[in-house]
This record gives sequence, structure tokens and C-alpha cells, in this order.
Amino acid sequence: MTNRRDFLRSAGAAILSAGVVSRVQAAGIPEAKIQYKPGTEGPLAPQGGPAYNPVVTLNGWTLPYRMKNGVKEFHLVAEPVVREFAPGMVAHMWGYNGQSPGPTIECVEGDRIRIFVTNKLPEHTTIHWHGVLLPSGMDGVGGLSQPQIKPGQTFVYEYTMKKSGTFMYHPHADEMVQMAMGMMGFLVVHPKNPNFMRVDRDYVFLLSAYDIDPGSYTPRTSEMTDFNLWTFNSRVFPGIDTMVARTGEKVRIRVGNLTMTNHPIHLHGHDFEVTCTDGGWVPKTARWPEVTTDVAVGQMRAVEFTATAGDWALHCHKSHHTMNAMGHQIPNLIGVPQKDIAAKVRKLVPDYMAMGDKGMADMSEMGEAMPLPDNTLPMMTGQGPFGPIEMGGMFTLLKVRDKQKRGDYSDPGWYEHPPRTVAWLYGSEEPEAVKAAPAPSSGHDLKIRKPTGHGAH
Ligand SMILES: [Cu+2]
Repeated sequence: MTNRRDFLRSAGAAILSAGVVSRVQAAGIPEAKIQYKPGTEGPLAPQGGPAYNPVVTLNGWTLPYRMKNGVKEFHLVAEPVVREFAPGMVAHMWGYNGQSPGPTIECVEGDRIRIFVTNKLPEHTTIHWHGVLLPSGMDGVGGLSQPQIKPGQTFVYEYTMKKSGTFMYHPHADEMVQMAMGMMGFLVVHPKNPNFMRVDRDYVFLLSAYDIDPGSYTPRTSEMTDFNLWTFNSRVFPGIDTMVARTGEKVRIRVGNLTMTNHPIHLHGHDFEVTCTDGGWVPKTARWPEVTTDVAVGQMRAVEFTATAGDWALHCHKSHHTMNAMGHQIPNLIGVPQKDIAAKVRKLVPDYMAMGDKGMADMSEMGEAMPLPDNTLPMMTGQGPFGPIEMGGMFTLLKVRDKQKRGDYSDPGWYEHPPRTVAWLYGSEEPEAVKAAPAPSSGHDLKIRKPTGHGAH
């Protein structure tokens, strides 16, 4: 460290004496951490300033900051990146600091933050801070609130965080192209009082969608509706990491939607309440129980629940969004015998495979047998303890265990079901007799009254 600092000091002195550095450069831009791995990085403890309980970004990471005279300084670099969607498929995208989406920025209500944004893209950009209450000139709308950041330039955004909550960041310059290329990230502002809305685990991820033809690498940015890859943080199942919790823990999942359509996010085995939107915390009296919450375009929803032991699915409820790249123009051949046709076609096209006369479930079992173009993924995939899961896209798992250690985010493996709690094949075992409840010992009569009067039909 000393060596490095000495080196920088002497290098800086040399440049200053040469008179080629501006006052701003001499003040020093914080180093930009770059991340190349697509996995989930654990929570990043505060590196100064007030205490908070850090979040965990699913298949993502938190951007470190440095304190400078009481201001939290961050450095984002907008640049071309290579993102792995799942093992076997990568995309050439635009993002921040080595990844799409960019790193999560975490700070605390009342913090003064300064964000340096360096543009390494081939065209200009800006950053808009979605949901943050800030001076108009910091809002990042190119042409309206500031000049666009040209390639090679660094702009500085600086403002005070007026309230806690969950916000997002994305360009407001050539927006259609830049967002379709993957430029977006999360901004979490923790409450000043670390006990306010405290949870044991706090997950965040963004919904984004891409149109990448099988065999190609770059998203088609002119697509309006027909996207073929539906992602949690630019990952598709089975490439999306599992969320984990200990039984009884309070869990929050914050989901932001920067796609072009709504996503009803559904969690199995639990009921939850929406406790926060990008507009702020929802008052207790205004919450209601749900098992699916629709996250509309440009919205964020944070849900909270108490974790129940098991392996639970968490997914978008639009069934085409839990599939990977596919041709949507295929005809429905359920009930159409294709055996004879297949033999004839195979004479012309050796790889031709008759499929779908009984549905498409067979496809998930074909696996390696089905030839895929380069750089794409099977539509329905993933292996569970009982067989193929037949999912893709916006699908992942929440694994809750009695013995998961607090703060341990490692995958605990498959759930060991208590005896007689798994659906069984009829005839393979005898159903357990349910013990009759003891007869009421008090002399009360149980009267069953049929509905009468004008209410009955
Ligand atoms: Cu969806």
C-alpha cells in the first residue's frame, strides 16, 4: 500500500510539474472496481459512515465506496461487457464495471454521495437515478438536465439522500439502445435507524429482457415486444443462483423491472406483503397479503415474508417468461401423429426430429440429443432431485433450511423432506390413517343449519 501510494504521489507530482493534469484529475477519481464473475457476491459490509445491513445482489455485487471529507465516493464505468446468461451462453452487452447489470450502490439516508461516471462506450451516455429525490440538474436526462457524457469523459453526480428506499439507475441517452444492451443497476438507500424495517436477509435483482437470436451474441436493440430471453439480473435459469434462508428468518426480496412488459412475480410456499415500492415504504395499514405481485414496467416492489423450510420456486407467472430462447412461430402439433412425416423429412434434413405430438415435455429430456445452434440454451431445462425441472428464463429457487447458519449464503443442496410429506405414486404406499379427533366431551349439540330465507336458492 505504502509503495503504491508513494508511486502515485510521485507520479502525480511528475504529471503536475509537467502541467498536463487538470485540477479535477489531481483531486483524484476513486478506483473503479471491475467484476468479471457472474456469480452472487456476498453482502459487502459498510466501509465507513453510518452502520447498515447490506443487501445481497442475486448474480451480482455491490460497488465499494471510499469516504472523502464526509462524502461517499463511487466510480461507475459505462463500457462494453461480456455477460454469461447461463453456462453455455454469453452475450456481448453494454454495462458497468465489467457486468450487466451494473453493481448495486448502497448508502444511507442522509448520506452525501458523489458518483463519478466514466464513459468508455462508443457513444454518449448519462445516468438517471430512478426514484431518487434530487436537484433537477442531477437527474441525468441527457439534453434536459445535463449535456450527454461523451466517450472518454467523466461526469460527477453529487447529492444528498433525502430518504431511504430502493431505487434504480439507467441511462437517459439513446435509451432504447442502451437499456436493450443491458445498462442498468440498483441503488439501495438504507434507513438511518438500522432497526427500521430490519430483516435477516435482503435480496435484490432486476428484471431485464433481451432478444438474442440463437447462434448470435449481441441483443437486437430494435425489438419492441418479442424478446426471447427473460432474465433475473441478466441471467436465465438454470444460471440464476439460489436464494437461501434459515427457517423463521425474515426475508426481503426487492425486484425492479426495466423490461418492456409486466412480470407477475410468484413465490411458492409463502404469503408475503409488499413493504416498499420505488416511491418509498408502504405504511403497515396499506399492505395486504399476496403470493404473486405484478411488477409493472419501470417499477420496483419489495416483498417480505417469514421463511418456511423447503425448496420453493420463485418465478414470473407468465409461462413464456420461464423459457429460454425459442421460436414462437412453431405450430401446435398436440394430437398430430408425425411418425410418417418425420421419416420423409429426415431423408431431406438428417437432423429433423418430430416433436410435440404429445406436448413439449419430451423436449426437456432430450438434452444433449437435440442439436442446438452455437451460443444458445435449451428452452426447458434444469435438473431437480426428482427429474427435469422443465424451466428457463425468470425462474429460480428459494431454499429454506432449519440449520442454515445465519449469514451463510451457500447452497444447502436439495431439501430432505420429512417422512410422508412428498406426493407419492398411487399404489406405491398406503396412505396414513388420520386419527379421528376425540369426541367433544361437553354436552354441546352441533347443529347444522341449512340456509333459509331470501338468501337461499
Ligand atoms: Cu415475466
